[in-house]
Amino acid sequence: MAVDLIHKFLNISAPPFTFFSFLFFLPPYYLFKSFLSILRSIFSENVSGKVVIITGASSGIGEHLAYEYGRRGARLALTARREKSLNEVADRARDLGSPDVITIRADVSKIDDCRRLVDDTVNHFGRLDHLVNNAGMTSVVMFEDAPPDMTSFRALMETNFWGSVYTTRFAIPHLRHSGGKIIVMSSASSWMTEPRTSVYNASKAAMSAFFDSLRVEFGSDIGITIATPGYIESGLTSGKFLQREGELEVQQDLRDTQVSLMPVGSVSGCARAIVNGACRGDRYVTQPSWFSVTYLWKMFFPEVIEWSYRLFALPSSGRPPHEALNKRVMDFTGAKKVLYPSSIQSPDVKTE
Ligand SMILES: NC(=O)c1ccc[n+]([C@@H]2O[C@H](COP(=O)([O-])OP(=O)(O)OC[C@H]3O[C@@H](n4cnc5c(N)ncnc54)[C@H](OP(=O)(O)O)[C@@H]3O)[C@@H](O)[C@H]2O)c1
Ligand SMILES: *[C@@H]1O[C@H](CO)[C@@H](O)[C@H](O)[C@H]1NC(C)=O
Ligand SMILES: CC(=O)N[C@H]1CO[C@H](CO)[C@@H](O)[C@@H]1O
Repeated sequence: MAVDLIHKFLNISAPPFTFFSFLFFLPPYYLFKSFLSILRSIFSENVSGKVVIITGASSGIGEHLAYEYGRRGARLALTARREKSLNEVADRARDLGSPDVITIRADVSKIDDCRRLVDDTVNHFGRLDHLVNNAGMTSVVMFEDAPPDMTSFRALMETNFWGSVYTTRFAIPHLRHSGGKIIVMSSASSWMTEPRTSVYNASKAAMSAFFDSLRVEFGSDIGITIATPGYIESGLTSGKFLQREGELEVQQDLRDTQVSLMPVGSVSGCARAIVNGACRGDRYVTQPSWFSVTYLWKMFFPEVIEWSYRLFALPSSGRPPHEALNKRVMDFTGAKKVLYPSSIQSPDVKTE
């Protein structure tokens, strides 16, 4: 059959063709891209007076995104489930320079809440320029150890993935009108395959895939910036994980095992990098920026990554997580003092 012949031909010709075109086209292509990125830095968006929705603004990266946008004079709609924390963040954002801040209590896993948060924002401000899909939760548990009804995993997907999809759907008409932008918090774990985060990783990989497709549909009408933070100081890295019982617990030992010897980035630096990237119109922002090389590790040495995670991050079978090798290395060398920002050496995690 002719089509088989075509595939045979492509099987033989595609790899060398790709290899040589990489050699020839990659350098000029990257030169051109760097040139464009310089242009984009010069003509970076001024968000003063613009209207920004931030979901999950009551703590962590979302809270600091509110301060960063506030400093630049943007008008803010902050949403999350904890109203009290949200109001504190709103006050601080006003002090930092935001001319108008509203707070909306919403659970992004509920579609009606997502519709309401967009409607309330547009009713109040009359427009919408940036939508930041940040609300998210983490689960750190071996897949086999999770309860078989798997409700906690579904909740994770409802918040991380569906929450962003719902909110985006209702925001699109307003973003088209203003030529606005969508900022998405994915994660480096969408490509670094770690143990204990299978469903979290899947939810973040789903977000990256979904918003990459939307970017093709929108063209230049609505910009999309996908942020893929590595380890950033916050509720998540201070050990507030969704555990087996489905509740949030502070588990320092597990945190040390999971985050382990990776240096943890500062949350304000992360927020600044994300807003800068969004204003420039970058497609991706990885913070800390060196973390993007892990993408190459994963691409070229996947076996080595998997093997070292097994060796370091998993205890020998039947042992509790804190007996994993990297936790012991960390305790023995005192590396924690150097690798983590001081604020999370003894975390005080807000729980409600
Ligand atoms: N920290 C890291 O190392 C890291 C790395 C990669 C990606 N990320 C991503 O960055 C985002 C922010 O994480 P973070 O580290 O800043 O964690 P965090 O401090 O726990 O913040 C999570 C935020 O999401 C909100 N939220 C959770 N579930 C919600 C729901 N159903 N409806 C509405 N809001 C909800 C929380 O507010 P309420 O509890 O008040 O609702 C909170 O404000 C997440 O998407 C996370 O996956 C973080
Ligand atoms: C942004 O725009 C505001 C007014 O719209 C102006 O006052 C401010 O100087 C501008 N900021 C920058 C960095 O250009
Ligand atoms: C995008 C991506 O690479 N995600 C990874 C998440 O984890 C799964 C299974 O653990 C991997 O197969 C994926 O490659």
